[in-house]
Amino acid sequence: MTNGIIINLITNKNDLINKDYNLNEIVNLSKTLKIKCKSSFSIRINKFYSSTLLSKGKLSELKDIISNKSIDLLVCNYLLTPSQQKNLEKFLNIKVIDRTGLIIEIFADRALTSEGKLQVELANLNYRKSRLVRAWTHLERQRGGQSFIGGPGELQIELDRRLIQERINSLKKDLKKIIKRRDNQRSNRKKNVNTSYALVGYTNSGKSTLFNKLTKKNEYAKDELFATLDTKISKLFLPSKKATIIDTVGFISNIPTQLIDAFKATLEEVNESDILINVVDINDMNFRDKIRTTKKTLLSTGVSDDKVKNMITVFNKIDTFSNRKFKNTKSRVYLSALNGLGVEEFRDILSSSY
Ligand SMILES: Nc1nc2c(ncn2[C@@H]2O[C@H](COP(=O)(O)OP(=O)(O)OP(=O)(O)O)[C@@H](O)[C@H]2O)c(=O)[nH]1
Ligand SMILES: [Mg+2]
Repeated sequence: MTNGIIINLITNKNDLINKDYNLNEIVNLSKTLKIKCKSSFSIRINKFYSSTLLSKGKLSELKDIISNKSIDLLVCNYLLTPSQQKNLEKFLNIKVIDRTGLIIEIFADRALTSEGKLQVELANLNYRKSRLVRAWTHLERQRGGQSFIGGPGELQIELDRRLIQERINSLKKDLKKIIKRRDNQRSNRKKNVNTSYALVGYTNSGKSTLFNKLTKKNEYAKDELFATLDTKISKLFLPSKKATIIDTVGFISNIPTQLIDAFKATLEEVNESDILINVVDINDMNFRDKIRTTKKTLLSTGVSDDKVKNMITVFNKIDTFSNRKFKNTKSRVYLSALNGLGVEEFRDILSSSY
């Protein structure tokens, strides 16, 4: 167990409005990596200090908390430049990880298939090639290295950039082969299928639970951010046609571009689906932002405007929502994937309208 201090930076009005929400999200992300949150708070940044991001005063405050609470990791909900990360580590004398690094670590922890593992390794190397700091925990263990606890003074990566680049090139080659194989599988599948659906949406919205309910499968669904990383495909029984449905990785705001680039093989399954189903947690006070994030992410991975516009929105988790008056339309459906309320109506809509 690592003792962590988790800070959320406020740099604009939007960050200010969502400060509690964002702090809670980064704390939850940290928890998925078994980081024990000893202290967490938001810091408003009025002036940027380019070398350490934070003022001397703030740094001293952090240093006090770090020594009082025996903290060995700082998680910063921000994208740090390589030199900011290095300078913060030097000054605070503990390991520092930013939002991108944290999310990549979570993906590394979750990746099960060889495809998932290759994609995470590629994302990680792209992220780290400009950073002369070691990765933390999982990715470190994977290479058989020592943990960071020895102190940041020793934290020099052994691989030089040339070696990293060579590995990136070879991973890209392997992934190209996977993409090709997937292409072939997909075109074979398409011959026997009328419509392919893909579940998309923010992490933890209930995609895997809905997938299980619709297909009677038992995919990993858990109250955990990024429970699913790899794409699962299944037949979907509809009275009117032959259909398939896929369950895939969830999105998050400020998703690292390295991950988007590396997860091409996984995301291509989404791009190639006929109809997208955006699963939204209706109880989430920030669901509008999350819908925006999902749309933005889809567009950035090359999904067409039309497909995003024609996406079906499923408002999930109505079992725990106080207002019970829901009116389904063709493109807006209310249901509970957990207890099944509204799921058969949803199947009828898919069968008759899409
Ligand atoms: N109350 C309630 N909880 C639900 C419902 N659907 C899903 N959940 C819970 O929400 C949590 C996340 O569900 P998942 O199905 O794993 O969510 P996901 O969208 O696949 O998440 P990622 O794979 O992390 O992107 C789990 O604890 C589910 O039991 C629902 O209809 N009602
Ligand atoms: Mg899932």
